[in-house]
Parts: sequence; C-alpha cells; structure tokens
Amino acid sequence: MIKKRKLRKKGYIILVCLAMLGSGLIPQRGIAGEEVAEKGRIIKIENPGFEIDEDGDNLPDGWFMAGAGVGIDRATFHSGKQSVKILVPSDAPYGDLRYRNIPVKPYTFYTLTVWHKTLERWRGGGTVFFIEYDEKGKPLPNPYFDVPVSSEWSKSSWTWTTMAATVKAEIILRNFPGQAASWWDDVSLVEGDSIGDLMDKARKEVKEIEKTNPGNEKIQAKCKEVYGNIEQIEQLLKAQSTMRIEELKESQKTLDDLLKQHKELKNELESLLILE
Ligand SMILES: [Ca+2]
Repeated sequence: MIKKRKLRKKGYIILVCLAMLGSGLIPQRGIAGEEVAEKGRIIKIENPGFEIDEDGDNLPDGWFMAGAGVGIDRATFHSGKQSVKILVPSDAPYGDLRYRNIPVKPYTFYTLTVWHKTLERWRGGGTVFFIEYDEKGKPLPNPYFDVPVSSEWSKSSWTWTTMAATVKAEIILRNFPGQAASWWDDVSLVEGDSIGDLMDKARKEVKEIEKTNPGNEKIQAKCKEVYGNIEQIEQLLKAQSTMRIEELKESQKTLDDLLKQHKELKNELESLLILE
C-alpha cells in the first residue's frame, strides 16, 4: 500500500513538472496585476493531467463533480492518455469539476493555467472559477475567467491577487447546459510574491535611486510619485482587512488599478534613469 502511494506521489510530481513545462510561467492575460507578478513556486495539485482514476468512478482521483455531465475522456486529451469532458444535460444547472482545499496566502499573486478545447458555439468556452475561503470556510468574492472558444487545444492563464482574509481556495472548471462539450486538461497553479513584499522591495529600490540622483529634479519628482502609489496600495490593504464582502469586491478593482499604475510609474522612472 505504502509502495503504491509512493509511486502515485511520484507520478503526481512528474505530471506537475510536465504540466509546468507545457504551460510556462508567463500569464497570457489576467484580471489583476499580471504586470507586477513575478514567477514563483508551483502549488501542488494532485492529478493535474487527469490521468489517474484508481477508484474507477470515471472522475480523476483528487477531483470531484458537482452538477452533472462530467467524466474522463480517453479519446481526446492534451497530455497523457485522457482529459475531462464536460457536457451538461439540459436538466442540470451546470457541470463542475472541482479541486478543493488548496492552501493559499492572502495578498499574494497567483497564476492559474488550464488547457482546454471546445466545439464552436454561440457563447463561451466554459468558465474557470477560483473560489477563495476565509478561515471559517466562508467564500469570498472570487475571480472567474471565461475560457475562449477554441476547437484546438489551447492554453489560458490568469493572474490575480488573493484577498485579505483568504486562507484556502478551490478551483472549479465549469460548463453549462445548452452548450457544446468542453474538454479540460493540465491544470497548474503558481504562487508569486505577496504584494507587501513587492512594495517593500520597490520602496528600497526607489530610496536608492533618490539617493544616487540628488540633482535630477525629474527623477526626484518621479520617486515621490512612486512613494505615493506605494502608500495608497498599503493603505488599501490595511482597509481591506475590515471590509465587508461587497466593499471588498469594489476595492479589489481599485487595487488592480493601483498595481497597474505602480508598474507604469516604475517604467517611467526607469526611462528617466536611462536618459541620465
Ligand atoms: Ca491528460
């Protein structure tokens, strides 16, 4: 039994590595902060290529179904020998393949990557949800991503930041009734830096630039702008810890904007330094 377990564990690691080789670490698009996300560590997800079904329930081990119409497909796959197909019957609300209890950190960048394939249709190619939970197990406002329609296997990645109270997360791959079949394979999740660490790093860098360019008014002024932006981000993070869910949703958008601005300001500062 132990031997079998060990072998399975090894299999998982190899699958994760293969999935990462295929997907790379650079997000293609995202709702939050993709510009400031840096490559990070791979979060372990069991059976990410859906190859193992030892209990023979036609679902990948480690994952489970909610709704209806979800099962392993051995004829269509991106990696290995199988994928998961979701074709939802008309009397079901949705078909979900879910992966639960992923330990995650608050205020941290995450990049989720999935491979998917769909038949041509009039709306969407399925939806990916990343549900964040607080320590009491209550779901928080969650990011979700619509998968583009693609009749070839295609990779989508999204980067965003987790919320103040987030401790755990769940990945949901979903299709709806009335839509053609969708296939899914090779899921990976990468954890990047925390926003706090990024801001500390940025503050140190800017301090150094300020010190080494005392006579340059433009650089000095730009440094002040970066400080202002860092302060706004830190204040928002502080305020978020006491916000209600509806407020949080709005403030997360503001946070996204501030993080984008952060990247722009740092680029502008860099250009000024090149001119020096
Ligand atoms: Ca597979």
